[in-house]
Amino acid sequence: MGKKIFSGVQPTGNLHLGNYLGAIKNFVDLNNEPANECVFCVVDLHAITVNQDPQELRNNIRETVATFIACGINPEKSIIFNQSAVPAHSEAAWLLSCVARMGWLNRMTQFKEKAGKDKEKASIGLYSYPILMAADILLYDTTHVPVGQDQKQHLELCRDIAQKFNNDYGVDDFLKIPEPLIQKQFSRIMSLKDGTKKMSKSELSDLSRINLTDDKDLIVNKIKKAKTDPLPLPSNTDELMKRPEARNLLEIYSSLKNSSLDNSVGEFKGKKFSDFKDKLTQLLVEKINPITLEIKKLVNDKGFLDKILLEGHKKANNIASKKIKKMQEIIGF
Ligand code: AQP
Repeated sequence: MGKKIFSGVQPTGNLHLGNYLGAIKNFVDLNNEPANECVFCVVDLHAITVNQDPQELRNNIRETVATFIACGINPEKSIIFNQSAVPAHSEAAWLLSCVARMGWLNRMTQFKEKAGKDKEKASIGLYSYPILMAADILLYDTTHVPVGQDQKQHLELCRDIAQKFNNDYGVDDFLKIPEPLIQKQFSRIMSLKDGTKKMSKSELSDLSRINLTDDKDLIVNKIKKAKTDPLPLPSNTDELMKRPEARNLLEIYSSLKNSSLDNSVGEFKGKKFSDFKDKLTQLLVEKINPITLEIKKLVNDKGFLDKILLEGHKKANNIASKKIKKMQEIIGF
């Protein structure tokens, strides 16, 4: 039997190599399996948990759809839509926020990282974001959620919320308990400037990430400037684990090449970083440049992107509106 797949990406700016290798590449593989039913959501309600410029947000929503398609997601074999177009997401988030417990949310490490020192000034939305994420997933009877390693904790919370709703209302199996699909390897791509921090859209320095819209010259420059350490590349994986920047760059190389980390370590052991960086740059340009060119072409075709969103919205709304209605009945409305 096929899987019911749901995953979301925030339209908060250029998508980067971490989004691609940690999540979108996996979406494409899952979408290519004929038995799977896939829903890919541009999670614009999540995006506004931090300030967004309205015009930029509108452009970013379209650009995220363009990126999905440029990376290989087939809009005819999946539902692509933006979250705010389907009201059931916000409604279900409220219903589920009456089921979720404060203690559960207080443990979420992403809120602590994103809110930083001044928690009092963070939006309530940033705090309750994982409940909205649970609503997104549960409305579609999702069986599997492909995400990067950073979303594992939110998915565990989603499972707890579903279980509690089913228990509280005595509706065994009404909300399906989803499984995370996190790649065993290379599921956390790190910043090019600090191998201990994840590559992220919101990091101030653009040199910390490869955006999927970066042209060849930018990729060359960013890899040249990527942080390394003074030693030659290590001769075994154990040694590599103690060197975060070397590890990250070799993981990026392996992931792009669909090769094991052991093989890549073998290929470059004892070599200078400059030699390895040349090969990495070549591979990045080879894999990313076709995506970049396709994104640039698609973003100019607003009519095409809007049509995909509209069709996706109709299909998503059809599924989600039925599920929310049943939820309301169960609750007593
Ligand atoms: N560095 C990463 N390595 C692997 N996977 C990653 N993902 C994000 N960063 C990495 C995965 O990409 C999917 C979409 O992420 P998102 O855009 O919804 O939000 P995020 O996880 O918060 O990503 P960013 O880039 O860090 O955005 P900002 O800076 O706006 O918060 C998810 O599956 C995520 O796991």
